[in-house]
This record gives sequence, structure tokens and C-alpha cells, in this order.
Amino acid sequence: MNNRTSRIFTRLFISLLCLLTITGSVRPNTVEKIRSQGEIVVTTRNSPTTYFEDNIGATGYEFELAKAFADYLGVNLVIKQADNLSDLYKDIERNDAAFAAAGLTITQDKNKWVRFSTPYMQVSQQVIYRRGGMRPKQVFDLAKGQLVVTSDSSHALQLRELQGRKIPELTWSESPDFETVELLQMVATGEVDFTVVDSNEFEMLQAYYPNLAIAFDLTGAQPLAWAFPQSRDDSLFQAAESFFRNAQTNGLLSEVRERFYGHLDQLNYVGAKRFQKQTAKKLNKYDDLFQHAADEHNLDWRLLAAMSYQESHWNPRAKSFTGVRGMMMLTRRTAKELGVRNRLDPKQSIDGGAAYLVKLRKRLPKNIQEPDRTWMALAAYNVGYGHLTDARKLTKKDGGDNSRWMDVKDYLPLLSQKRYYKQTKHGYARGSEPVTYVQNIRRYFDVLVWNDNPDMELALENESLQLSADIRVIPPLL
Ligand code: BLG
Repeated sequence: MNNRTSRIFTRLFISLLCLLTITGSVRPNTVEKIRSQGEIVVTTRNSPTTYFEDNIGATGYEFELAKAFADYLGVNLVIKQADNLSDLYKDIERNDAAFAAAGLTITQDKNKWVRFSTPYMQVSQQVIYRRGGMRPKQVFDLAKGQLVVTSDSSHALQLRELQGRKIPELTWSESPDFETVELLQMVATGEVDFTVVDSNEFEMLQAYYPNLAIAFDLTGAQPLAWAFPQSRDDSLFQAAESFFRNAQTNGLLSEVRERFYGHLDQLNYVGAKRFQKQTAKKLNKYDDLFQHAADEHNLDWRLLAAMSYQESHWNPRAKSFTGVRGMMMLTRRTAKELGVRNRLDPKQSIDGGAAYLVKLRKRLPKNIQEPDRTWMALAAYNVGYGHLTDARKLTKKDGGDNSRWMDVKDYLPLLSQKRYYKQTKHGYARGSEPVTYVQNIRRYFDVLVWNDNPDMELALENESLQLSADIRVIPPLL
């Protein structure tokens, strides 16, 4: 190579290097962009299994996971609420959101144009019918009644497949505007015969619709995952993958699951039905008293109402075998300690119960965070602070995390077994009672919070939702 050619090559090489440096610096990857903007936009649906507002603020299974991911990236979380599933997928397609966290089932059709993360939950599709109405026993029975589902959902896809493969006579109605709550509402009021929803959604919503039941599982387990845009830059997707790996190992996934689903099996059909009836009949007699005590002690009145329902079914004269009495079931000793003179007086009982709960909550060690702090205070309210402390010690001794309700609730029941209670300071206790007690209160509390939710009220009031929705009837393939 002569001098001239070598100079040309050197120049060319330098220019190429400059070009690479420049393009490299003006084209940061998705994660770098998100970090420099300081926020990540996530699209989701407003529903009890995904994202909703409670008394403290935004929450929900998907919200809490997405929030943890935003924290992991060191940015703020911005929620974009999509009205329906098609809008949600459009948000990803148009890059209006970085990804969707919305209880989405991984399906073949969507898999082609979005990229699903590692699954974080398994659900099955369930056929729901009204007790006393037509009960389908197998898929072929679905053709005998009116069936509704959400458009663009995994449920609609499943029905299409069934129609194509097995049941050409199958017909159903679908609309993008049908949220799970509305579908269940339509079946509950008898406007239609069946619907299909995900098992986690039904598990959560069953308490509001005690007259609904599962006919059968339409599918086996299907994975839920976050959906990312298909793009050559997969930095965000990879960040989410490593976030999920961490969440698996550091217990975050099981913690969030326990928070939203851990207490759901407690309210059976009879319990839910009775709770609904008593709420309509009795709660308005006492809600002022709960409200007053809650204001006084900085508590949520619905938590006090839920406790009192669990204690006495809102009966001021309730009495246990051991002589514990009143709306909040105070023992004679605790009543004395709190200055409650008449345990049968609803106001005194509620105020006393609230004061006692707050006292126990304050007494717990500082490292116990909410909401676990409240769940442990409730357990102590029922079984006694000493026994709760014993269970926390057993938890720690066994390598569990005694600042988490999720762990402590597994050790409380051991207090009734000799080989465990002989190691403790306060000895024997019927330790499974406070576990059921706390789980029931959480469930009643959820229902009361949802009853207050404007979306829920709207869904429950609006009996002819289907008239306003954009419904498509899927005809038979015959
Ligand atoms: C609770 C007391 C605790 C007490 C525990 O018992 O009563 N709570 C209240 O009075 C509010 O103070 O703890 S201790 O003082 O540290 O010993 C343990 O004694 C009440 C419980 C008992 C339970 N209900 C509130 O949850 C109850 O009524 N049990 C009835 C059992 S049976 O049906 O008579 O067998």
C-alpha cells in the first residue's frame, strides 16, 4: 500500500469511527431513553385484578408489579388506562406506552406482533353460569344458551377455535366494551346465560356475585404475561426479564400474589350471600359509628366495619361461649383496660375496638411495614399479642421473615401443636383462628371498598349495559 492509499484508509477509518460514535450517542436504547425521561408509561385496564384506586391510592396486582419494575429502573411510573383490549394493544403498537401490564394471556395470535415477558401467573378460562339457571355441563351445552365475552380476548379466541374445530353451531356476542365486571353482571341478572372469564378474575369477584358459579374450566392453565412491542431494541424487554428473575428469587412475586389473592378462598357461597344480605340490612344502622371511630383513630371505617362483621355479624348483643361480648367482641379484661363500661353499647364497643387495634399496631416492631402491620395487629386483637409474638419467633427461628404476614400466618397454626408451643413463652393457642380471622376481614374489607368504588356502582346500577355497548354477534359456522 503506498502512502496516499494508506492516508485515504486512515481518514476513512477515522470518519467511520466518528460516525459510529455520533450515531451511538444520538440513538440511546429504550431503557436509556426511559431513564433520561425519568418515567415509564405503562398501559393497563381498570379492574380489580389489574389496577384500581383504594383508600390509599392506586393499587392492584399489575400496578404493584409495574411500580416495582419502575423502581427497579429508577424512574416514575405513569399509568395509561385503556378502555378496552384493542386500545391497549394499540397503545403498544403506536408506542404510546412502553408495555402493557393488564392480565394478558399469551396467545398465538398476539404472539406474532407483541413480545410477551416471562409469565408471572397461570390462570384457566372458566365458564360462569347463574345458580338456578341453565348449567352447562360440557362445551357442547354452550350452544344452547346466550353467551357473552370480551372482543379481542383470549376467551373470544378460544370460542372461535371451538367453533372451527368442534361446535360449528356455537354462537356468542362479544363487545370490546365488556369488562369482566359487566359480563358477570349480565349473567347475574339473567340477561344472558353464560360468560367466560379468567379464573383469577372470578376468584376475586365471586364475593360480589354469590349467585354465580363455575360450570367448568374451558382451558387448562394459561400463562399471563406483560406485552412489549416487537422491536429490534430489546433493552427494555431484557430489563423486564431480569426484573422477573429477581422478583422470583427475592420473593416479590409471591408477596404481591399473597397481597391480592392470598385471602380469597375464605369467602364461600353461603358466606358471601350472607355478607351481601347483612350489608344491605344492617350496615347503614352503624356506619356513622364506624366512621366516627375511624376518624378518631385515623383508620378506614370499612376496616372497622369488616372487623365487626367478623366478630359479631354487626350484632351489638353478640356473646361467645367464653363471655366475650358486643359488636367488637371485647373480653372483660380488654374492656376494662380500655375504659369501656358497657360492652353492649355499640358506640363504646366500636370506639374501644378501634382504640385497641391502634394500640396493638403501634406496639409492633417498627420494621413491620403496612399492610402486614395491620394484618398482624388484627391477629393480635384476636389471639393476643403474646401469642402473635411467639408465632413471630417461631417464624424467625425457622428462617422465615417475621416482619411479613405471609410467613407468620404459616406459623400461627403451629401454636396448637405441643412440639411447637412447648418452645414458646405463652404456650398453647388455637393459632389457626387468627389466620382465618384476618383473611376473612381482608375479604370483607375488599368487598366494602369495592362497593364504594364508583365503577362498581355504575356496573351494578346499569342493568342494560349491553344496549350502549358496541356488540357483535358471532354467527354459527353452519
Ligand atoms: C381476644 C382479646 C385479646 C386477648 C385474646 O382474646 O379476644 N381481644 C379483645 O378483647 C378485643 O385482648 O389477648 S390477651 O389480652 O393478650 O390475652 C386472647 O385472650 C375476641 C378475642 C377472643 C375471640 N374474639 C376478639 O377477636 C372470641 O370471642 N373467642 C370466642 C371463642 S369461643 O367461641 O368462646 O370458643
